[in-house]
Amino acid sequence: MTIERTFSIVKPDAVERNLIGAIYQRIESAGLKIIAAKMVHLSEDKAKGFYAEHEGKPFYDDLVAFMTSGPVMVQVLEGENAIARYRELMGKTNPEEAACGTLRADYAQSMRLNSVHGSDSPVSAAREIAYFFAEDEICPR
Ligand code: RTP
Ligand code: MG
Repeated sequence: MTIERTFSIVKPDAVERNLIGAIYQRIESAGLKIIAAKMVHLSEDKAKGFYAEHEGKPFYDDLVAFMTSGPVMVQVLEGENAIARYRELMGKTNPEEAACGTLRADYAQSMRLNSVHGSDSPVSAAREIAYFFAEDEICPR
């Protein structure tokens, strides 16, 4: 059994549509624990740094503009195989390809406005958690 931590964002499109509670409920119902959370409005620099791996790609500028368009909720999730399980709960990047019952199938509006983010590997999770949270802001239980 591997207890992992992963990093999650409820993106601006979902915050704007009052979906924070619905998404938190789905996370908790899936057995993942929210062990840190806060609302932030990303600056351009913060969003660019977060998505640095995509710099230069055709969608990068639009992605940064979207992620800075309104507040987001950022969370640390903990649980058994949390990284893969949360990716599964989110569904594919493109909501048209996301499996029924996933967050993106149910809530995403487009490939860009896709409601949630989740780390894609242990290395990404460690970087992303540290990018937003100090160790004393994380409350494991
Ligand atoms: P995320 O990082 O947000 O969890 O999403 P992901 O791993 O499923 O997808 P990724 O390839 O990392 O892309 C990051 C975000 O960029 C936007 N995107 N737009 N072709 C496009 O217009 C396009 N491709 C990606 C999405 O918001 C995606 O979640
Ligand atoms: Mg990604």
